[in-house]
Amino acid sequence: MRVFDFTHAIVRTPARSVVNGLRMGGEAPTFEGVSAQHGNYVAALREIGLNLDVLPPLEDFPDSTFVEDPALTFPDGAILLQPGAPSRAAEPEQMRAALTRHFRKVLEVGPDEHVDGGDVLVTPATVFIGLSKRTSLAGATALQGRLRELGRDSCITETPKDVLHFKSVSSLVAEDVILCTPPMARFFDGFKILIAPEEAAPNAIRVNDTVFVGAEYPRTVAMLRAEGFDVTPVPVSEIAKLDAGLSCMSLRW
Ligand code: CIR
Repeated sequence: MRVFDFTHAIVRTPARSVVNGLRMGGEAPTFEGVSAQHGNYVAALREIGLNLDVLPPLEDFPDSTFVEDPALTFPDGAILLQPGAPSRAAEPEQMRAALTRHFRKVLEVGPDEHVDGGDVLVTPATVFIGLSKRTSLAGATALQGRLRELGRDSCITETPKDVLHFKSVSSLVAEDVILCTPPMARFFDGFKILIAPEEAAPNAIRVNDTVFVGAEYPRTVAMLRAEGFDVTPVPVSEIAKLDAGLSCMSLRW
């Protein structure tokens, strides 16, 4: 089963407040920089033929352009999550109308069941849920229940302590191939592992036949091309200042 064949995606235009988004350290991005990189990303998804639902900016929610954290989408339904950061707690409500427009089945986890979409990696046989500072055991367990309702198996695993999300350092680039950092390799029994030469590069996405990788990671781009992948580099330097990358800026199905 290919879990990266998509026809649709939801994105959200960054608000001016994005400069106040959560970050673990370093300098804040500029609004213009984030906006330009978001624009490139949206254009790249359009270029490969996705139908995009572009949601309006939300000034009250600086991180709301990272739409993958408050929800998950599958061909047969969506799940509203409960992000672990207090400043992001109301983001799922802001996503509800868009999901209801596209999906008949919209499931949800409870208010104290914290889980960020960034900790959820969908693979053909199972959905990995990484416990992290944002994703609690209660959240992960609740999500397992909702995934079961959508016919998906899942497993609860860990996220390395020094990274924000499970998918900050891993991605599925083919049905049986994971791109990740060395500490992540042990989670993926049975997959072929490609270790990214640049630490932040695994925050990548496979969409149909294309792998989108941060343009700042040329060694990873070259490695994937040498492996036969069709790779499109997309700049991420500004959004990376907010601990974000390519996977978190769209919900795809
Ligand atoms: C946050 O800390 O929540 C945002 N600044 C970044 C979220 C990135 N999301 C993701 O990788 N899934």
